Amino acid sequence: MKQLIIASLIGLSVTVWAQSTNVKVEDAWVRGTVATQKATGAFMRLTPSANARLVSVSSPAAGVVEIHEMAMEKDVMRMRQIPGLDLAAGQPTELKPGGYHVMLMDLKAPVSAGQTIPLTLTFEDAAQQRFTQEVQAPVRALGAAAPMKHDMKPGMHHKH
Ligand SMILES: [Cu+2]
Repeated sequence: MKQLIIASLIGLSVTVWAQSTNVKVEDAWVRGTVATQKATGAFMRLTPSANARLVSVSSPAAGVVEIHEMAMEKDVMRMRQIPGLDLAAGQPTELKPGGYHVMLMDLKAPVSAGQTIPLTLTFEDAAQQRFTQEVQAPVRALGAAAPMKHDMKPGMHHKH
């Protein structure tokens, strides 16, 4: 039964002429957060069957999701939003700590190990046709997670 469905899907994509691009998503995970943390990263490896571009990501766990890169700016590593991430046919692109990542912001609740975060990845193929892929990313607790600087509150001095 399953083979029959797959066979008919393949037959369909051939008759539709344009071979549809798909993207293999591997080792997706989300970094666990502490209670006060409102943002975290999602990481994975993306390998497209043909040239494609990751253009957006959404998740029910976060109010805002952006695609970020890390870059050196005057000797300081900073992360910044990019409009999309180009993926070359057959080449794995790593989203990993210290590099490209999906930034989950405005988290609705802290995320911790044992949870699975649904992500919807939207890609654009070479003909600029968009397609989406659902990913279930398990949360990994990382004790070494550096606190985010913009979460620090100034003015908390001790009085002696
Ligand atoms: Cu980021």
